[in-house]
Amino acid sequence: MGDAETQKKKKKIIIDTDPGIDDAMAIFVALNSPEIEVIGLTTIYGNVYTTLATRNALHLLEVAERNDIPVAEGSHVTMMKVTKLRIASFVHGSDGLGNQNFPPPKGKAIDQSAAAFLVEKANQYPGEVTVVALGPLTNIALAIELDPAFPKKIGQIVILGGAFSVNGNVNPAAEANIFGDPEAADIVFTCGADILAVGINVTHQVILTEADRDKLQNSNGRFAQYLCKIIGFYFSYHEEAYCTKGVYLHDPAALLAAVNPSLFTYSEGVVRVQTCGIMRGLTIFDNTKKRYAEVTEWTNKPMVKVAVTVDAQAMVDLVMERLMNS
Ligand SMILES: [Ca+2]
Repeated sequence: MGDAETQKKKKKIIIDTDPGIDDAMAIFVALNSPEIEVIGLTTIYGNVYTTLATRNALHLLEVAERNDIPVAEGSHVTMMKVTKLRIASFVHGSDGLGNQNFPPPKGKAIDQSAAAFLVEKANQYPGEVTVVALGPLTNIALAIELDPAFPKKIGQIVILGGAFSVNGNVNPAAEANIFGDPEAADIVFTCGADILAVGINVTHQVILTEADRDKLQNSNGRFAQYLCKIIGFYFSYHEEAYCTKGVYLHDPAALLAAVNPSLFTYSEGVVRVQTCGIMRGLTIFDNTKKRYAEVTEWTNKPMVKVAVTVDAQAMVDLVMERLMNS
């Protein structure tokens, strides 16, 4: 197979991201995965504000020497036009990357919004682009607003988000990415696109241990070396919040769903998101097995896939391999 043909067979990926220590890990794994081709990064608030997310995305691409990949800056506000109040500096550091104070990137974001970039790529490669959404879903919801045909033109949207039948991680009801913009999440979950949601019910099984971290540290992989610099903060947070000496690989797990879907099993049904009250950000999955006597807010909504089980060890192994052989 020629180079052009190999390139053609690779799955085209856009990563929507709020880097973020585990975002950095997911981006590096993506850049070192021969099964996929990263055609762009779009940025969003979440772990940090959008401006810093853009700066970190550009920085990570420079670390990887992949400045050829465009970065499109996303929304600074939620669908309700408010600035997110909760920034996860206590999880990722105030710079989003373990408080390492890296020098500012030389590159700049392209002169196009994240939503416009998503729509353009979906039109350019209909049915071929997978969006891996690693932050709140505002940019994807804006792309749907911009072009109502976007859900039919995008290949798949893999969502890192939701807490299906388990507690959230912002509060008992809500997972952080969905909580970041519940209105956007409800738009995306009901838009009719091919959607796979990877929630914390699954990602909490995918744990990088201290022994794994030592292996990364002792490898010569440049991505492994970089991550060991920033990951200490993330370990400290997990120890404090969960009394565990490992870290959850949320974002890499979702990314791997795009690289190797056979690592997951999923169930299909309709997902709606609570947008108000004490359960704002709650994701509720209807497996559509029961025909309710009355019409519900789930009735006649498009089905999505929700990850139920995961081969956690295979995922950790794959993440390690991609980081160490870099
Ligand atoms: Ca993220």
